[in-house]
Amino acid sequence: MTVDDKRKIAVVGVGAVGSATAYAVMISGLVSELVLVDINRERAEGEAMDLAHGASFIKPIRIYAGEYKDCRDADIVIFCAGANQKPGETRLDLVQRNFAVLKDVLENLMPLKDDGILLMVSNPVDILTYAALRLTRLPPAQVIGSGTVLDSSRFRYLLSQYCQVEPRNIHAYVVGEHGDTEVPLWSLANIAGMPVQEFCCWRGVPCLDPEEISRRVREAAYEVIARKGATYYAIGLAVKRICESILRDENSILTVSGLVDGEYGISGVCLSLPSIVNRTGRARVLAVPLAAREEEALHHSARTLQSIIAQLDL
Ligand code: 6V0
Repeated sequence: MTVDDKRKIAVVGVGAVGSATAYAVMISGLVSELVLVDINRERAEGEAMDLAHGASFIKPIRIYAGEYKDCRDADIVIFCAGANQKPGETRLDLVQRNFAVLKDVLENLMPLKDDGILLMVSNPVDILTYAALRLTRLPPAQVIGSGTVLDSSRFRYLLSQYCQVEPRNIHAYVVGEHGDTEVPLWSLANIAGMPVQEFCCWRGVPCLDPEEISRRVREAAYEVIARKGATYYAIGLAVKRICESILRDENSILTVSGLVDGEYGISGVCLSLPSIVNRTGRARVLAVPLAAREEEALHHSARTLQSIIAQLDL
């Protein structure tokens, strides 16, 4: 094992999302150490055992159930603890329950190592990212939310199905809240540099209906939850992708959530915008050119989040 391979990730909250994330991280070979923490110690132990029993099929890794003190030297601490949406609930409905869980966890968890990244996944992810930033007083680049990385993937997947081209060839972002006010950026969506509608004509498929695709992206989680009670595999992969960009210092552009500081005249809120992600975390935000309608929708998303933040005891 080289020095570069000595990397550690901690997952706090190993329910459906935390364990899917741990699995994705484990098989990626990104880290040499993976510690799992949960208020339900037996759950963490069971997940660690189950994952570790696959050790002979993957790169060397130490996986164990630990305490908060075991998280403090982690390169990334991933926060997946708390309640998830039940059928009919929105992400914003979870705010008071998960804010309480966040405060409880941070009291035990902090401090992280100097360049440690806190990666928030629990919902409502933008609100909890903002709360974590305020409560920890960590530099804004080091407190990241998974934000709309998953929604952007859902957007690209649906476009790929429609346009009959693989998702990695589609550049398309969802920005704003990870939730009902999210904003798919149709004005920037392109395939091989061609606007999506133009690509449809070239590909010989009927022009798509942006409203219909946007609705399906927005309602994707509700559709999964109605059928199987929770979503976890795709978010596990999305979080693994963010960790990869951090630990490999990739400078990838991902729609992670983080503090907005004047972009589009918005501030005092965390939401997703395309951002450069590297070992320092959310290193730079790209204020990409938006259509007037998109900018208006982004402002609406920011106002929605700000009104929830105002209700928190921060
Ligand atoms: P789950 O399966 O109920 O797991 C939650 C885990 O948190 C359980 O194992 C609990 O024991 C643990 N937990 C609760 N309180 C504490 C505490 N104080 N300290 C430590 N551990 C605690 O939920 P699931 O894994 O399905 O969802 C977790 C969170 O992820 C929810 O808030 C979801 O809404 C959110 N998701 C976020 C997504 C995103 O794109 N950001 C996507 C899917 C779900």
